[in-house]
Amino acid sequence: MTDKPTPADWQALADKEVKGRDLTWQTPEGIAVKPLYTAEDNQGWDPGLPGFAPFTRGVRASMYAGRPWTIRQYAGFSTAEESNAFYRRNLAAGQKGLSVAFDLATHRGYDSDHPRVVGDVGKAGVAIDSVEDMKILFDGIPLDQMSVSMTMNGAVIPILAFFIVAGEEQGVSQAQLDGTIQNDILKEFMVRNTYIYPPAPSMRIISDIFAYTSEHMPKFNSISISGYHMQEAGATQVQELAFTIADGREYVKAGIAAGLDIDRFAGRLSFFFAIGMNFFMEVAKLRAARTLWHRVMTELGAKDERSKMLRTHCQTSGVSLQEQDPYNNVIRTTVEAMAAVLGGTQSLHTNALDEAIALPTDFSARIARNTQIVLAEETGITRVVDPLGGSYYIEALTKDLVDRAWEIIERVEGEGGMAQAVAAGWPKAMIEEASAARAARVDRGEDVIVGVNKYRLKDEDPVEILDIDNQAVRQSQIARITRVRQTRDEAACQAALTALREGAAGSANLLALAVECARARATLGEISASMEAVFGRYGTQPTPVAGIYGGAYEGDARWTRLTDGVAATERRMGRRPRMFVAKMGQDGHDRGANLVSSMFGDLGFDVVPGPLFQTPEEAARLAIEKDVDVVGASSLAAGHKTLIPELIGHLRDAGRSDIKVIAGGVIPAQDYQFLRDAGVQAIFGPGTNLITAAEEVLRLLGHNMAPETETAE
Ligand code: MLC
Ligand code: 5AD
Repeated sequence: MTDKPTPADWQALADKEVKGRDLTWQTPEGIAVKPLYTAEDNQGWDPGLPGFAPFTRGVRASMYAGRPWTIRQYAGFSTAEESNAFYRRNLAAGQKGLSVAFDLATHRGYDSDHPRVVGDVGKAGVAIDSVEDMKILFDGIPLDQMSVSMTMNGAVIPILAFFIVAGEEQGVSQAQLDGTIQNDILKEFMVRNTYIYPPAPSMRIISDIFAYTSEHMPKFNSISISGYHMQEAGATQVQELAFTIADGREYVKAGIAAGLDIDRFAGRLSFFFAIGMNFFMEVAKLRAARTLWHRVMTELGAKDERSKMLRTHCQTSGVSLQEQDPYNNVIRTTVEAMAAVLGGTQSLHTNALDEAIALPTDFSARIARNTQIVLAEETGITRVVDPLGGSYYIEALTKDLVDRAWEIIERVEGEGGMAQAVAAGWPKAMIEEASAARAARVDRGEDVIVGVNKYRLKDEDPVEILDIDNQAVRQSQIARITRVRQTRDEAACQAALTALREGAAGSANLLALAVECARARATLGEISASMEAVFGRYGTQPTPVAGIYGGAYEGDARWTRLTDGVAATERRMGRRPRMFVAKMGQDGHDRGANLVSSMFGDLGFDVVPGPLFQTPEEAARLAIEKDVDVVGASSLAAGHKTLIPELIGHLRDAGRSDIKVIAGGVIPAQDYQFLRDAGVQAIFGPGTNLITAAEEVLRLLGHNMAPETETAE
């Protein structure tokens, strides 16, 4: 009889098969994933049982066997009427919960008639200016029966007030309102950028919302502490996990500091994570998150087990989806959705296949929704709780993620908490470094993306996309704002706004005061301005990281060719070539802009990283003042057809048509000709290899750069 093989026997056999090649996989998190896990890897680790502390295996004992996750598709575009109709069609077709996407004007506290938002109205979400719009948004959708998530952070006070009053005018009491408000400002300062006020008053707004909802809205989740946008900005899973839990801890501490009893509000804190393509890592991440939150809340003194339960929404990863060969995106989303479900999410959004270029159409939304319905209703996945529990690999990864995230959480804590860390800027810098490293791996073909850096198609079939006429939306919004202003009791409205301004200067509950403003038909812009008068409006300057992207290319022939080209251009021009990376409109997605700034800086360009939220006129002025050679306009929120031609117009009017304008970001191929006709000299859509882009920029600057023959593929 032979002895039972041991892990050492396995190692010897595997070594023989692969002739000693090291099969360890170094993940971007720095985890060395081995090709085999056994019981030995799980020594001293016990994930417990679902429904029981520390909830590693799930927050419910019966999980999806008792009730499936909520199919909650994030959506919103154009007017409240159009979005309402879209929601109703989706609910009829099997969606279970609502999730509202607001346009960027709304996010940033501007009414649709504000001059700074001309390119943004109705584009990336629905335009909401007053309670009248909110009522239309939920027309025919009973708010006592439908749970509604609203992704709002900057203008959270007026939006929540409109929601409360819309419910009230439907005959639904505050106590019956079920849903979630994102209300997570720390990650806005870190990665998402739809803040309005400086950090201190922004944190006060959050405690005011905790206080109000814990008293009046017991079914309502007062926050959605979000790691999603960190992963979208390039964070590794460990960074996403650690900073999200650390953010949560900071909010709980703020609530306690404001005099609230932890167990009164903590049961209604919820979370939100991204689910990318590293399947097992994502499953383990959700299990680790629950374990960590239980630990943190126990430390903070919570007694009620519900306060220690991490309940979460998940969304499949937007950045993992591509413009090229877009039906591959359905496959990616399916894999990601499975990871979210096997990780035990409470609620899920699956992205549409046209993610990389536009908002979903009815067709792409249907496929995205059905991805979840098929998983829930055809596969049997719902029948068993935490079916991957006990997998040696999953359990080892879960423990490893807990330990690694805890190290970062402790560092944050040691430095005074997440608000301090965000102010110091190191979490953002860490994420940007991870993002630059990932971009270099993709551009070098080390991380494979099918249809982009491998197996790329020669010709792409066009896909139909949703295009929104923002000028028409803006006109109809302006008409409604005018009507609201004409028909309201002006004196009552002004009195409510004054009370809010005084409350902001004092310590009254801002949400309670804003509810009065909403009842009196004050607009979102007016409510925001009343608080801005006291708090001020916050702005930041980008600080692109250096050396990461370039470092990954050290010694690479294409990179050397480029730096030689930059040096030659510098000699010819008598100074370094100068590029201004512009972000116009209310689009705060700065990952691409930061990446481009950092990469061109590494190449030897003089880079002017522009501030967020410029108008085209401000951008043109800065370009001229800095005497740049190229303006790279980065657009990810669909404002490009309005903002970029305006920028070119301002440069022309100032006699500086010699400054070249190029565009990059989420720009559908359908818009290329329009932009070229407007004077854009090069366009870099999603999936652009930065090396190829830099070659084209050098050519534009007059450098004789022969077309590349050999490619990275
Ligand atoms: C659940 N329930 C069960 C059960 N499972 N009861 C018995 N047995 C079971 N097995 C109960 C729950 O306790 C709860 O009741 C009720 O059913 C609903 O279940 P839930 O699990 O709480 O789900 P849900 O209501 O969907 O809430 C999920 C959530 C919430 C807590 C995560 O916060 C949420 O919906 N978040 C969504 C956030 C979102 O959509 N964000 C979009 C971001 S997009 P009770 O009474 O206990 O509550 C974005 C992009 C961008 O940010 O940048 O713009
Ligand atoms: N409708 C649908 N999905 C949206 N997203 C953002 N805005 C909308 C919208 N209006 C999704 C995309 C994006 C992520 C942040 O949220 O998937 O990548």
